Amino acid sequence: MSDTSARACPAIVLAEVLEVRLPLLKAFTTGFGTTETRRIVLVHIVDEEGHEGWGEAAALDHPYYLPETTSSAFALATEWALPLALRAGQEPFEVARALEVIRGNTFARAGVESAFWCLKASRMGCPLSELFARAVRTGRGAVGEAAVPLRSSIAAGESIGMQTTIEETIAEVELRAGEGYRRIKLKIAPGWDLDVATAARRVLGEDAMLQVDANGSYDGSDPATLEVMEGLDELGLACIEQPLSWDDLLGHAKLQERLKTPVCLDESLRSPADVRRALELGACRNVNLKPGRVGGVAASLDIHDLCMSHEIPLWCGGMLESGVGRAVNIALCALPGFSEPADMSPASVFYAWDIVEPAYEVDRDGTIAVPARAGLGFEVRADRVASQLVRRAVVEAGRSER
Ligand code: OSB
Ligand code: MG
Repeated sequence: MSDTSARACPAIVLAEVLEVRLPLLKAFTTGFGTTETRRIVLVHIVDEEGHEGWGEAAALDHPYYLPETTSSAFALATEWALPLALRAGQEPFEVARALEVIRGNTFARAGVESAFWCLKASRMGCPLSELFARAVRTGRGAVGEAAVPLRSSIAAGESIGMQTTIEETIAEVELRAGEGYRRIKLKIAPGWDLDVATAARRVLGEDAMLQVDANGSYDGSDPATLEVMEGLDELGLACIEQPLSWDDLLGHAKLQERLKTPVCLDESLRSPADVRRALELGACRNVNLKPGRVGGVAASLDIHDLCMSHEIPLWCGGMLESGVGRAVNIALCALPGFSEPADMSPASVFYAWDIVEPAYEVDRDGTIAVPARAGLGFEVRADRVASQLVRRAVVEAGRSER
C-alpha cells in the first residue's frame, strides 16, 4: 500500500541518465587497486510542476571493487531500471519493488530509486532525512509520521588511501584528527598493514577511533593472513573492514571467530538478505552500509532496522560520490541506527569542485550538518554537470501513469 496513488502524481516530463566526469585531485589507492578517474552516473527526473529528483549510481570506473562499472550502470539505468521505474508509478517503495526483478546491478538500481525519493521529498517540501524517518519501520508501507528521532548533525570519518610512505600517511592522519574528524580509516593490503596501522595508533593515542579496510585483498587460505589479522587485533581497532574476498562469507565467519576486533563487511553485503545471512553465520559484528551497494534507500532502511534490532554497529560508507550521492548518505546517517561515524570526507578532500553548491564541509567538532532544505538539500549546478558531461540518454516517460 502506498499513501498516494500514481494517478494523483503530476506527470514526469523529463527522465534522463547522465554520465559526468569528476575532477579527482589525486588517485585513490586501495587493496583492489588505484582509482585514477571518477565518472559517475546521475539520474534526473522532472515533473510537470517543476519538481526534480536527482540520484547517483556511484559504481567506480573499473570492475575491481565490485562487478559493476560506470559504463554498466549507465546502460542498466538507461535500458532497464529507469524504464521499469517509470512504469511502476512514482512512489519510491513501488519503484524499489519494481526494480527488485533486476539481479545485482545495485548501484544502477539505487541511482534510479534515489531520484524518486528526492522527487517525493521535493514535492512534500521536506528534507530527505525527514522523508526517510517517515519511511523507516513501515515495512515498506505507507509513508506516514516520523517513526524515529533524527540527528541534526552526523559524525564524519575519513578514509585514507594507501600512500607511498608511512610518513605521508601519518601526516594525513594528523591533519584530519586535528581537523576534528571523529574516526580515521586506513586502507590496507598485504605488505601495507601492521606498520602503518601501528604508527597511526601511536600518533592518535589509545582512545581515538581507528579502523582499517582491506577491500578484500587478503587470502583467507594463506596462514600469513591470520598472522597479520592477529597483529591488527592487538591495536584496539573499531573494526577490520572486508579483509577477505568480496564473496567469502564463510571465510569471514571463520576469521571473526578468531578475533576480538569486529570484522566489518562492505563488498560482501549487497542486499538486506546478505546482511541477514552474514549475521546468522557470524561473518561480521559491524556493518558498512552504502546505499548504492545494497540496491537503494528501501534496502538501506531494511538494513537499518535489522542492525538496530540485532544491536549491530552500523555506519555509512562512501563511494567517493558527488554531492548528489553524498546527500542521500547524509540524510540516511541522520537515522538513529547509524551509530558510528560515516566515511564522509567533503568533496574538497577528493575533488577540485563538486557539482552541488554549496558543498558541505566538516565542522571543527568533526560533524556535518544535516540539510534542512527540502528535497536533495543541495543545489545541483547544472552548468557544471553540462561542462563535465560525457554522455546523456533520455528515457521516454510514457503516458502509462496518466
Ligand atoms: O571500500 O569503503 C571503501 C571508495 C571507493 C570504493 C570503496 C571504498 C571507498 C572508500 C572511500 O573508502 C570513502 C569515501 O567515499 O569517502
Ligand atoms: Mg570498504
